[in-house]
Amino acid sequence: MPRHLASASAAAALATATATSTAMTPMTPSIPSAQLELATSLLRSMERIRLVEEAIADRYSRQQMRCPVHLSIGQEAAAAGVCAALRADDLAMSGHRSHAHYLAKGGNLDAMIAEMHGRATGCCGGRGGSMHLIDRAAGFLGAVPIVGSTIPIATGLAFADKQRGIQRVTVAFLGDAATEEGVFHESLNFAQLHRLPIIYACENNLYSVYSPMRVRQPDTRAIHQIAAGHGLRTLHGDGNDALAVHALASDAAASARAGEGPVFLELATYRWREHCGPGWDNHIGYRTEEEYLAWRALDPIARLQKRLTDAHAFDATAYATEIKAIQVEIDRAFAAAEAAPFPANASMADHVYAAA
Ligand SMILES: Cc1ncc(C[n+]2csc(CCOP(=O)(O)OP(=O)(O)O)c2C)c(N)n1
Repeated sequence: MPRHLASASAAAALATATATSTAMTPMTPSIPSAQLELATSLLRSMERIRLVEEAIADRYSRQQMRCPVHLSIGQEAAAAGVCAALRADDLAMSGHRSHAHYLAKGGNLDAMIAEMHGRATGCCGGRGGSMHLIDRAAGFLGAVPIVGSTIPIATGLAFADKQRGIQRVTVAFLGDAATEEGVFHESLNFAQLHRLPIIYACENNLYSVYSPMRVRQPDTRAIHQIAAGHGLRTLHGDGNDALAVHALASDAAASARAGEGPVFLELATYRWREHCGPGWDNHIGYRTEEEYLAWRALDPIARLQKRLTDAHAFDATAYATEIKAIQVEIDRAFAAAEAAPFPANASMADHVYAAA
């Protein structure tokens, strides 16, 4: 086998191969009965994330949300699968594409939508927008849009927990481009040295804005192999299969929790919409329609729904009722956000410096 395939290098090659072969021969392994409940709950979690993001896209042109938005539509399985493997008191951090992680970790939808409207009721008091979400009660310690910057902060959280003897796991969600920042290497080295209880969950969607993997990284090794080079335990797999993601993340969380050190998780996935904004950008020509359609065929929601249907465990009536309830919840969140006040001018300098 050629070296570039044998090494599963370029996650691009790996993922494209997965996409193509799966698109031609859809994989629908049956779900073990013990996992039907989990699968149903993962489907619900992914559907909620997608409906929220579609609502954001639909309403964006109203000019009420004046922050950039980076949607995860198509990538929901990673957020849902990883977060379902965590405990409520575990911690998570994310970058610019943060809505799915925030919601999957149990963040407050009303506070997220208000934040995107710049309102005082937002989860950052309306000061941050889509790329600065935080919900301490849910253990979501924040989204930070400087690519790669979340990695050392999350590593610091895990270090602090280890120093203080707090038994929990921290997850740093990152994209493939974040692995190109120097701080990624410093953090992984530090985490491995100190055997920190952290999972680096890399959603490899093949692109950094419009730059594909092939112009950014050699095709002689996969991203997870960089982490292995720092001595970390690594796991990788189909990031559009929520049950598979959950299995990998549960494995990672168990070893991190057992004191066995950090784990790097690489999940192959794909974003459907434009890099930043509510629309579509295939016409720009940075990716082919063929590639895009192959990944659309791997829709994590449709795949899980089909597997549940094949297992005679999909209740269409109950699902329709749940979707209606989610839509009511979303409509309420938008209405409340639009009716909420903006932060007072007098509070402009608040929170700039931490209290002594
Ligand atoms: C340090 C830094 N450099 C550049 C940017 C501009 N930028 C925003 S998103 C992005 C690409 C991020 O790609 P990836 O981390 O793979 O996540 P994805 O957008 O694919 O989810 C870049 C380069 C930034 N925000 N921060």
